[in-house]
Amino acid sequence: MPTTVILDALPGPIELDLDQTALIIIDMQRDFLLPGGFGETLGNDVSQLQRVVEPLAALLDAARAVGMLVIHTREGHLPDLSDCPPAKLNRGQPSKRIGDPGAFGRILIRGEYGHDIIDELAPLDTEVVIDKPGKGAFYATELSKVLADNEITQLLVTGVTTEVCVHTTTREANDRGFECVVVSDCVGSYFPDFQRVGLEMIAAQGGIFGWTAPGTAIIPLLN
Ligand code: C5J
Repeated sequence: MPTTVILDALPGPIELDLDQTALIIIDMQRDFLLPGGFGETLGNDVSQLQRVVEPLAALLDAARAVGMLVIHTREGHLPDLSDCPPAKLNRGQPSKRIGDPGAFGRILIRGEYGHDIIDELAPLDTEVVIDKPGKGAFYATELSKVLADNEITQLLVTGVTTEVCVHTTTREANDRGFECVVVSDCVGSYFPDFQRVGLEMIAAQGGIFGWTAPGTAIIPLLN
């Protein structure tokens, strides 16, 4: 079976070598997605993120079926918050801050129920889980080494939120030489305008830092 496929993407087609492509799933955590969680306490409409779950679960199934490297990330901090800069911790006037008790344990603290990935997308034991203190998945993590060890050069980027951790990770990856396809129906923002413009920004100017394509265009290429 050929490992090279042509994906119909924006701003134009991209050749993917499936042997050198990984699926990265950014921060599909209960704290961001579940009603009552941190995201909702910040005033956000979590239903905007929940729309991502079904298409992303389908893409994850297809990636697993072809043995693609799957990487999950979780944004969060050590229980003593020593890896959370004051500039992040003290920002704004939220009703709850990182580390405070929330509906699903201490907010965005590693090991807490809310910090973990939603049941529908739970990682397999064989999959990589990257814990990251920042918005980008490369900062202060082992992601570069994981990608190098697996000879990955291309990424299918999914998860939440489009304009924050998905963008930051895609920009970081692009600067490191990876070709990134942001999967348009498998990324989500609490803000519909940010979702639309966030996707447009990636593919504008000839694909200034990546490509975009829906999972429905990718899945048939994996079968
Ligand atoms: C945010 C994220 N939005 N995963 N985190 O704070 O995008």
